[in-house]
Amino acid sequence: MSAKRFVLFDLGGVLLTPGLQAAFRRLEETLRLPGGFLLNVFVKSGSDGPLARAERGQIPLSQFVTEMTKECQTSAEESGVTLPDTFSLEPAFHDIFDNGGINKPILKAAIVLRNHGFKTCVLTNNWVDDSPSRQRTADIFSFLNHHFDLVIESCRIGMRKPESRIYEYALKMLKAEPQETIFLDDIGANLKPARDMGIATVLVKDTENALKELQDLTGVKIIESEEVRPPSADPDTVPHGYVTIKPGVKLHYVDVGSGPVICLCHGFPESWYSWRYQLPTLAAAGYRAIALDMKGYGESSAPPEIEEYSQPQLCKDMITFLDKLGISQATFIGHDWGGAFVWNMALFYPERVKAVASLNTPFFPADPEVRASERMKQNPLFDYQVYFQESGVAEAELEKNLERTMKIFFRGPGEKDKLPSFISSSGVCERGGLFVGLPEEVPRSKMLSESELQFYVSQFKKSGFRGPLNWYRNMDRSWEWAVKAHNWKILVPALMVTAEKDPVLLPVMTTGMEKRIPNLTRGHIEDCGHWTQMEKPDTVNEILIKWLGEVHSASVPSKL
Ligand code: CPU
Repeated sequence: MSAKRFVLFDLGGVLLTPGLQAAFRRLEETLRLPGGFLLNVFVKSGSDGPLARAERGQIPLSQFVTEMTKECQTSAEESGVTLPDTFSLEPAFHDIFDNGGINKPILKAAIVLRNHGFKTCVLTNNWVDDSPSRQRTADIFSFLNHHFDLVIESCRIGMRKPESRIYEYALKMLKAEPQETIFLDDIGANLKPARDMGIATVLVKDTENALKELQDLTGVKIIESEEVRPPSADPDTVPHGYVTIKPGVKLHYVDVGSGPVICLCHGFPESWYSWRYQLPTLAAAGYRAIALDMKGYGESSAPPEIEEYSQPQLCKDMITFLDKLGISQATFIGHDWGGAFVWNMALFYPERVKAVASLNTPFFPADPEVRASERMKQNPLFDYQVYFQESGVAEAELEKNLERTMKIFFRGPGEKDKLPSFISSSGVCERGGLFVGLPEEVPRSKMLSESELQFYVSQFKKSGFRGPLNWYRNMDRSWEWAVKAHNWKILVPALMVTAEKDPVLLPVMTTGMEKRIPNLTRGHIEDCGHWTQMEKPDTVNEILIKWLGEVHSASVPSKL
């Protein structure tokens, strides 16, 4: 038996409950029709009847319902069954999508398999939905598109199950061989041609048994498997945008979903890609999530001048960015340096900030008595920042071997194989460099895959570390600007999420934030180090979605 690498899932009756047949049974009960009456009409109408034509996309749902209702009336007359005067099949079709729900264990299995390198596909007999409930259909398909590599609807391609050419089509689209493929459906007749072609099939009668069979066929633990990672944005397929801030300076961003705007601001030394696990979830929850490459990073410009990276300049750039996109207000979520930045946005431009959230980074109000550069020198944990001050020095060290640099930075708490779990941020000046004393060969952390690591590496090839390090070289310039607001309050809705094991941005540093941010909501993530979004993507998403729901309750229609 060759190894399986592809899985096809039927929709109604497998990924969604109930299926068409169960919906018919329910309608028969409601209308007190003899059991099997509706199914019979469908079977009788055959492969050129209204259902088959709707499923091949030859007629839309509304026309199909009208025709089928007529066939039911004819069949009722012939067999002496009385139908109510107002009889219509429409409720059965509402039932399928409207009252139906996602079969969560099956969806979870599909996600786990995809995380294990399987290609997953939805293969459904479906119709063109022009009914009043079509928004719901759109939401379901938009959701499926995030979770599967491919979604095939019969009505878009003019062929339907159980025609064998639809299975050939699916294999071709997936570049799969039958022997590498598994197909799950709740209708035996749909499985037969696939089985005859050499595809392994699973008849879904109940979820538990279907999952057992799927587990045996794939060799992947899908029952009671550990926590699944949320879907991740793929740099090759996600929509990208560019806004010119001024001649020669542009900001690049990734833009998914529709609804209230959420601006995601990453930290040092990262990328829009640090939000990859948040983007699809925010979009699915009804927001427009915009993750920027902050100035100096990735595909955004990286002007060489230090002043380009002062907090007042970065905030002005962001306002220009919003203006050019025609966004009057956004919710800002930042991590690390992005966190420091979003607190400044909320302080200085509250009109443009619907709400503000920071992961790991506390709000540090400027102390008019102590310059920021002094304060930095007083805290041994921030010694690396002193080392970062001299232009060119840290650039040389961090740019020498980008892959090694990223592997050293991206490590989680408790990962102690060969390397300390996190580079020591103190004693850096004394040891003469951030990485001094570390081996040449360093292992990659479990928290990111080889291709994810390589994406980060690719992003630093373009502009290196000068721009990113310049964020640290404006301490006093930004402090002088922030002193004006040293006793201002932040009154927009605010969220502070602390990470228990961040070795630089300690949860204790957030004590007392309520004095300046009276309406502060808090979240805390245990066993989480510095790289919060990729270390604990599920927990981050849960905290953000709950808080965003409270903040935007009036403006976000609930999806799914
Ligand atoms: C860790 C240890 C040494 C060097 C770099 C790092 N983050 C990576 C994390 C660096 C950082 O410096 N954040 C700032 C954000 C603004 C407040 C001060 C800390």
